[in-house]
Amino acid sequence: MLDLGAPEAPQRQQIGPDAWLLKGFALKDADALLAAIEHVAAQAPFRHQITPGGYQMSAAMSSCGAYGWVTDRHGYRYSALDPQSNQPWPTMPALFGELAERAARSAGFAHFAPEACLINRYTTGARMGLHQDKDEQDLNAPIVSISLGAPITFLFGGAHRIDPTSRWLLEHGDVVVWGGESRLYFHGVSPLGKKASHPQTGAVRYNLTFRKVR
Ligand code: MD3
Ligand code: FE
Repeated sequence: MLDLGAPEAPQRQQIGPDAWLLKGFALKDADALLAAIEHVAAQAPFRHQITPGGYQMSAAMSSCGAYGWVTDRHGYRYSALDPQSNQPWPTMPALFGELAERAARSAGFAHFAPEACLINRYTTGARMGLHQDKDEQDLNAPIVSISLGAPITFLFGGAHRIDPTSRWLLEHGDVVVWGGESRLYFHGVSPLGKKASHPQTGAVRYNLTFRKVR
């Protein structure tokens, strides 16, 4: 008999070695996630950080959890304090950690316990150039990302900057898990399109990334 699978089973698409796109995995939790982002941002407002090269990032950023990611003229690092307030970052909402753990588990990474959640906020034209995430000490732990709001094109390269990139549309509720070999692959996002919008956020996209830092 023809088996169409479980109704509304989220699709799991392999986009690289140990890298999985979980289409719609966070859809049911999207409203609660957006509310929790507001709550975090009330304590640690979004800000455009400066890279060591002196450029202001086009994506605004905040963090929650035991560590946040900071960049300034001196370099990139994880910090237990928000340099803007000199206070600890807001507590990671319980839903964030639970959802990240479940997503990692469904991609084959059991017992993922994120210590940091970086929150990127993109408005029209904001982008993130190709880069590697290598400020974390434990590169065996995966990174989990959750996309909310307006859709964006994600660029996924390889181990070397010159490697060809594939393009993936990341939409409201999508989750991606990167581990193993893909963990150090180059990646970025294209500028948020002029027409990109979502009923709940307008022309804004949020991306949450969950990381084990130490
Ligand atoms: C692939 N963020 O915060 S999603 C970042 O959409 C970042 O805001 C993008 O790149 C965004 O560092 C892309 C996530 C992502 C995060 C970490 C990765 C993709 C990754 C690590 C390795 C490979
Ligand atoms: Fe990254």
